[in-house]
Amino acid sequence: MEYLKISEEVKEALNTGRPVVALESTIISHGFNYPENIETAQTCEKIIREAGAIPATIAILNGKIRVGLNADEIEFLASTKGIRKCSRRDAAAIISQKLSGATTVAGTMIFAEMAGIKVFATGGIGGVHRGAETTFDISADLEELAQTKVAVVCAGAKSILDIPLTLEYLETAGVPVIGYNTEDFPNFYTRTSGMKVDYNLPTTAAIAGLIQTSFELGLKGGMLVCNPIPREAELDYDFIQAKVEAAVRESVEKNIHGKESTPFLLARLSEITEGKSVGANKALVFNNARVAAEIAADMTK
Ligand code: PSU
Ligand code: MN
Repeated sequence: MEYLKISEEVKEALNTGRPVVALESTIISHGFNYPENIETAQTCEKIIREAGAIPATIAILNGKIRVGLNADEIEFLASTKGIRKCSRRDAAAIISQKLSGATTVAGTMIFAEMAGIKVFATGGIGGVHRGAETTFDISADLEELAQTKVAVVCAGAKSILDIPLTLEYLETAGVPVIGYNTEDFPNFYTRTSGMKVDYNLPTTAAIAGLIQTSFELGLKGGMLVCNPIPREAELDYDFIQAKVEAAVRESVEKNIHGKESTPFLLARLSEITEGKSVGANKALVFNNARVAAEIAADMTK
């Protein structure tokens, strides 16, 4: 396809059946500040390589869907102001106007599937926002999980979202919610949200088996693999909950909505926790990169 450009390294890995892990770019352009964003992106790639897989960071650069970026391209996404956030509805607009876009979980899933990549590591997914019963703010990530065949390894979802409603939505959409060695649906900064996963699988091999089976059955839609933040990086539940509530309140007062909502909340949380949220965020992303690489490797055995 003329729109899709897969790097030589990723193409070679896919052609020879080696494990590949997709990475998103919204986390680079809108999730962390410079230069933490570039350090985080590079460390994720390094962790994936050390676990024996090939990283494929995904973005749109000058109208081309790019799967597998070099260091300069990641630097560009990390340091350029005004990179568009690319979810499903943005893809054709950004590509046809030859612009650049940082892909969200939804955008990354679409292009990973196009490239033939089955496993994707991120921090947290978008979901049903608090107050969605009046704002209708529900991330397109959930609809993407309903229709696109990629396994997404995440640390659950932040409580900037309504976790019970997000889980109800995933149930309706037919998305399996799998715990990696946990019964609890993780809450991003903390290991538990008080909600449960559907299936607790104790090993990456068991998760790889579930993903393979879903592919072989030809079932539509993705899977959510929930990997809790490492214990040593976990934040205090009451501390972070109070901060999240303050950030959400502020976003309502300032009438922040649409695609600005998630980046606003992430940036505010970083400020009002004096960077504690950022440290935890990095730790959980690295942990997800490693587990995703192990799952991808197990899928090739
Ligand atoms: N949640 C996080 N960090 C993030 C995001 C979500 O904890 O960086 C990003 C992801 O790229 C996700 C997107 O796909 O925000 C969801 O945005 P929205 O709610 O506008 O769909
Ligand atoms: Mn939204």
